[in-house]
Amino acid sequence: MSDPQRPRYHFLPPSDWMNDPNGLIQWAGRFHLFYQFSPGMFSGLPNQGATLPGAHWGHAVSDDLVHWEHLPIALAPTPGGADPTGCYSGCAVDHAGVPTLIYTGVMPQKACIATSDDDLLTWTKHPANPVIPAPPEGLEVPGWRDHCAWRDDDAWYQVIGCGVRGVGGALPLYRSPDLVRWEYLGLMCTGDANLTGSMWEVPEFFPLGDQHVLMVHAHPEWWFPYFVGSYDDHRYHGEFRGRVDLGAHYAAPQTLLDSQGRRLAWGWIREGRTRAAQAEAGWSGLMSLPRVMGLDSNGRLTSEPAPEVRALRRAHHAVGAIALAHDSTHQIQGVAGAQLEIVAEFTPAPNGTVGLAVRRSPDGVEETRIEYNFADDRLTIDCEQSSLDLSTDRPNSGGPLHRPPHTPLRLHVFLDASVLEVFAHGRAATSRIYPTRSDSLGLHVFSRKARPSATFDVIGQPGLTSLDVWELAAIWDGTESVPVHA
Ligand code: DQQ
Repeated sequence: MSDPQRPRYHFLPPSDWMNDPNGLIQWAGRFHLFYQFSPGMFSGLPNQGATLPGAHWGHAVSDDLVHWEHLPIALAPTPGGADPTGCYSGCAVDHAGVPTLIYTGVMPQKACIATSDDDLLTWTKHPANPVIPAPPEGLEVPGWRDHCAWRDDDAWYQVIGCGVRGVGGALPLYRSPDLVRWEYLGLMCTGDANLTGSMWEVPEFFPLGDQHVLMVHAHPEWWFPYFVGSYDDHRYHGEFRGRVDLGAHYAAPQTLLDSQGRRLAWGWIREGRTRAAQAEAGWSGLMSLPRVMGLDSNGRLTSEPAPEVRALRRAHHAVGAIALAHDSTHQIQGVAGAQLEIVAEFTPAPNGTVGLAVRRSPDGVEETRIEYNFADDRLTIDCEQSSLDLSTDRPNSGGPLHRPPHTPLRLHVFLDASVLEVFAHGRAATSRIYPTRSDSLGLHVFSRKARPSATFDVIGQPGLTSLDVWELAAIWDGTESVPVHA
């Protein structure tokens, strides 16, 4: 807990490497989060020697979406079995009351299942594994892994992340009566390698309203497009609509449907620093806050922080309106911290740029700028000065907010050590920041020079109409461990 870069209220294992969320499911009222986990990768398992373990399924459970209890590792590779060197990503389903995981055993990649008879605490790999031993005959595929399954009418269906050489990402569709015997039905959909990657990893396919949403990893680039469209007759006609997250470090989103009918999503927040720095820290990767997913009136994906995270709020600082002349910056007195929730509203300034500078050192040498240009409708997360450690990623990222014109700009920001999650008008942007100075804790609001207007002077000066800041509590106390056995 002495590590200033380690998140205090986001989910992550006590040590070592984590990546994709897996097997998200609410079971008997409890939220189960599995995740790709490489125990001992940095902490070094006893008598492991040089051969560090491959991908396991770590496991945690929560009753409130905020506090998590580490449970025993759910899946580990079985030398000589269908998953000798790793248990790659997949999903969880309720098969007539039997919790069942569908995952990719490696290497080579094969579809496997496991079941639990003790409320998801321990898992038994099915003797029929691999239930699907290889990709479809005749398909030239760059990869074949990661599972998204659902129940329709009287059968189980699943798609597996894949691609077709020379074409693009592709999702082979399978049907099963019992999750053991699978029939290949053909490709549910394919992408264009020039637009959305040559292979689609971690496909996440689900209904929202009367549409179906597909989120994928546009492998090998690091971005996550989503599609919206109709699914019928085992074919998906999805239209590319944007990126699941506009930031630089959000990855591999997966969802669950909760008992309130909400579509909740978690994503892996990747590191923005070298593997050596990760090894020195002893940990790598964390999970985003839970997000409620929706579709707006234009059929675009919306992401909002689950309201349950308000339980983290402690001291509240309410700051009144501040007039912002162009090219001005104002320090918010009395507010400082690395675990903050910030909600800021600005008046529209037709051709101005306004924003927040967070984790700002008093002299401004370190700061991360979250800004919005009204004319371009563009949110930018400017990390250029986020750290004096030049070995860390310091990218600019962002994109269009599709903010309704003439409405106030509302920025909703979560800071947690080296984690920044921004929500604005249904969009989300997640980046890692690694400030080096202990005094890089300040918060400023600013407006930048408006571009000279082509026809008439600026109507309405930029201004901050309200600013609320909460200090957020920690959910970890540093005593956590992953139980070795149930
Ligand atoms: N990570 C997993 C794979 C998946 C990739 C391995 C996506 O199953 O394709 O840890 O981040």
